[in-house]
Amino acid sequence: MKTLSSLTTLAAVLAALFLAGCGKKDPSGAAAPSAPAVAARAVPTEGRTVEVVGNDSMKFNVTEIRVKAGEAIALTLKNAGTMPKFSMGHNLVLIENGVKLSDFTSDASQAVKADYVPAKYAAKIIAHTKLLGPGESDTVLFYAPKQVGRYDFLCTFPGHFQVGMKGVLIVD
Ligand SMILES: [Cu+2]
Repeated sequence: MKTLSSLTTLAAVLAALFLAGCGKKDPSGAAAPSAPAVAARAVPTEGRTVEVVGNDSMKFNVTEIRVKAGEAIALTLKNAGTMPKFSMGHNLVLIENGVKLSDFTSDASQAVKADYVPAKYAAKIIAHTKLLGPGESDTVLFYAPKQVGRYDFLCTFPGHFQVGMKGVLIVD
């Protein structure tokens, strides 16, 4: 098991190096397209409304969202709290399966300038809202994954996931 896990880690590192290399200039001199900050995903122009509220207790009012495979969703997060954004900001980040949440939240907590949405996971993030201060809200449009399953969403403000600011998107 240990060997397999090491091999998996090695494969992930190699894949990361390969991807990093892709962002560099083409040695042939051709202009390489600049790497997008967020992986290119088709975004619907409208979708079924889903509303989630976060608060100063570091909880979402909805912890299960049921969607159909591939369904267009317009997800709104509202911050109903009153504490300032720098100490109690909230976002909602929906991620693909296969991401180790402890690693993800650790990296997210370091990504202060990116509002705690770590760029290295761009390809693994299905959708995310802005980081919201008290009374603010943000809506993101996205297509639900085509694959049936359970997908984690969480607030990546440091510490919030650990006290339960999370939920699951259920695709069926
Ligand atoms: Cu939060």
